[in-house]
Amino acid sequence: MKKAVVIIPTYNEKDNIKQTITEVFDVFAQIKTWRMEILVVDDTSPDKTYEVVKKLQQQQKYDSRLHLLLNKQKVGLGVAYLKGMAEAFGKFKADVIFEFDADLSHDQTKIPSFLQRIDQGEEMVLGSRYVPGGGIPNNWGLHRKILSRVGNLVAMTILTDFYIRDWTSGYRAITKKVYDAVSPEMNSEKFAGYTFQIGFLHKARRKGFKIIEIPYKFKDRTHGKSKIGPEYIKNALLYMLKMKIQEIFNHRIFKFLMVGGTGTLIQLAALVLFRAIMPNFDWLFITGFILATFLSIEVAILSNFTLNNIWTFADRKLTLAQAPLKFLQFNLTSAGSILIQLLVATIGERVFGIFDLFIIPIIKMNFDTGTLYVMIGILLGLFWNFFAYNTFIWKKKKS
Ligand SMILES: Nc1nc2c(ncn2[C@@H]2O[C@H](COP(=O)(O)OP(=O)(O)OP(=O)(O)O)[C@@H](O)[C@H]2O)c(=O)[nH]1
Ligand SMILES: [Mg+2]
Repeated sequence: MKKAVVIIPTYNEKDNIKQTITEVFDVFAQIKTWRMEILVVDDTSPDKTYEVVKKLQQQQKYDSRLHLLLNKQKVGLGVAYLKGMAEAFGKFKADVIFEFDADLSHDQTKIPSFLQRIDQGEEMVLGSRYVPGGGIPNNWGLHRKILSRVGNLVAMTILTDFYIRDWTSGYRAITKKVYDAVSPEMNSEKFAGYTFQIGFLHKARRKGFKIIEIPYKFKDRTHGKSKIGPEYIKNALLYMLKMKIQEIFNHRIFKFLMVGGTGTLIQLAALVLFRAIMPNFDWLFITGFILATFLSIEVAILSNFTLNNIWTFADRKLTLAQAPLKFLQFNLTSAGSILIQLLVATIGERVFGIFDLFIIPIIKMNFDTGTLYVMIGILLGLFWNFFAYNTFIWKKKKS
């Protein structure tokens, strides 16, 4: 039989934890196809929440299905969950874990439907307040309602992921497969509050796991204090922005553009240099200008090839044996890009005149259809290069 462990992190929840455990075990009684256990992760709460748990553990009816992980000090929600997950998937050999609050906010009667979705092949199931059927308490003030809504909208926008409606919900079922893939990336950073929930979910989404949201109605806590204050909102915002910037910098297109830009600068510098060292070169029809242009283009091509190989396409890096032939191909695709540029420039000069095309608008800072045309031309060249690199030079490895 498969096993699911409901992880309940606690910090000063002595007035809630007994009722939570009792109610969750009531639901367990209805579940026949899964072995169900609870793991409370307490940070040695000053109110001695853990004592309540220890007492409950002695009751016959929980026969070793109620576990306690006691941290010596307050580690924060994210670390508490990661420690709990490591223990549940490791020591207790769970197939699935639940994230579940100790304050009765999460509707425990939904637990069976989470498991049903997992049985149907979902890899992560989210309890969601913002899909039809879900909700937040009516008695929340307008300001809190708006904050929660806007917060989620902001998260969706920054992460450019509108598929998930409730990013911060702490009611979740996570399979071992997702945990194994995501948790190695979570340990290096310090996660607190919403940051942990958003970060974990975002990484799981990026790895393409099957994730579904099911509705639940959030209930306000009646005992104890909330541990999550305004500073968490700021932290979550900063975290998401940092993550987004990192993603952009790590993106292949960004690297491709950087390498291309560097290549252009190198080409210009090389042209100046070659012109300076052989001002009067003339042999047959090859003048100093032609030779310097040709050589500087070749230097840029070599630089682009090398940098793209070790950086942009590091994951598809060519072997030393492949490199010479691929470099030849790379020269051909670059020639293709030069042809495109020549074509665009020739047509542009006929239609707009080369000065109107580029120089004048830049000097006067007034951009017109000619500028637009040049930009489209540049984009066309870039598009060709990126397409050619992906299809001819650094082909995706078959997995
Ligand atoms: N072990 C551990 N648990 C924590 C820590 N911080 C919060 N928790 C628990 O995590 C759960 C969620 O925290 P809450 O304070 O309820 O946060 P919230 O649900 O966003 O806010 P509420 O509106 O008060 O419900 C509760 O069960 C807390 O006891 C922590 O640092 N360590
Ligand atoms: Mg809560």
